[in-house]
Amino acid sequence: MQQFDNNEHPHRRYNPLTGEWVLVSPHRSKRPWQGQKEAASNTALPAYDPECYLCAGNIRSNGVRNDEYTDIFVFNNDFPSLLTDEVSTQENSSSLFQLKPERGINKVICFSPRHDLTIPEMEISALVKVVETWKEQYTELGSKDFINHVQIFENKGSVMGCSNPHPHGQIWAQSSLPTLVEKTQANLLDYYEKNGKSLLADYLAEELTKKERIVVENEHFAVVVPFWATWPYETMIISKRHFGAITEMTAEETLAFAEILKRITVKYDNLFETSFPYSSGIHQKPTDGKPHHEWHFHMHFYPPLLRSASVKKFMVGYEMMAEAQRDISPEKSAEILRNLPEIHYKQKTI
Ligand code: H2U
Repeated sequence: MQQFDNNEHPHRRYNPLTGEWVLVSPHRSKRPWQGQKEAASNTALPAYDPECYLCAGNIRSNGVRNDEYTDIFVFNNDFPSLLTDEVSTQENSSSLFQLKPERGINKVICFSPRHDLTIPEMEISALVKVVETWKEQYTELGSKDFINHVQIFENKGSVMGCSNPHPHGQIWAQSSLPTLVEKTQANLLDYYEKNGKSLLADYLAEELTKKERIVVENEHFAVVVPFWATWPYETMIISKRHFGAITEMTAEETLAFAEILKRITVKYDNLFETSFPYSSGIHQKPTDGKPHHEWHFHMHFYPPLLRSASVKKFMVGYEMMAEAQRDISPEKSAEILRNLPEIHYKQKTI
């Protein structure tokens, strides 16, 4: 019988954050592709677009005019998925038809007045302001009695359904813990209760020793392609110190977080020399007033591109029916990302 080789043989890996498994098929990454190609987004954008609903001073779809902002601009989403209104409901005892009203607030954050700048192209000092805004929003929204969870995220690129290239992110704050966060919290808590330590602190310590899946690191954060990554170039930024919320970062950690945010996104853009699409989001402790020592601050990047600027991974078929699956191994992805330059390809001198 052949000796198992994780670069050759199909296997499953466990995600301790979600409790789910992923099927890894490294032998399959050479398969030919004749499927859909996405349009690569390399068209140069203007610094200001009079038609953009996020540019400074422009009018949004509901007729409200944006501030003449010079760095960050936050506004209430004009088409929110959640509303603040309290409603009364009938008691519902059916286990098969469960329904709960949900309250919340949705915000949009413009990262820069420049229509053509994305996170990888922004100055670190400007990214520090983005991180400071995330902290303010987490505090402001989280302090409301009906808000128990604040989800900060960014959808980048039309492949991800992002409606506008102007650099922006969103916040959905709500009463309940959303499903994925609830699952993660249960697993973090279980580990914390059994071991008296943070799951991600232990995980990161091992990753930093092995160095197989580390992409970049600085004094306070590391970027890793998780052992259990699903998306081809999925990564996670993990804080080296165990803390639960963005508001617990020191000034030095804030700067280090902004720096690592730029470094990983520059690498992403350099991978296929395109503005790299992804969904990213911060996972941190709920704002329900409880201590939540089990939480360990981290940020996920889920990028869909697989082989080039135009070929993306589809989570369909087996993945929809059975389990997530990947071809390229997480170790190989980490090696590719690690070896990419840290100067943005648009700034390359020929
Ligand atoms: P994306 O990040 O998916 O592109 O979403 C942009 C958000 O901006 C989206 O949630 C909001 C949409 O509701 N929006 C406004 O609040 N006002 C507008 O005038 C257009 C879009």
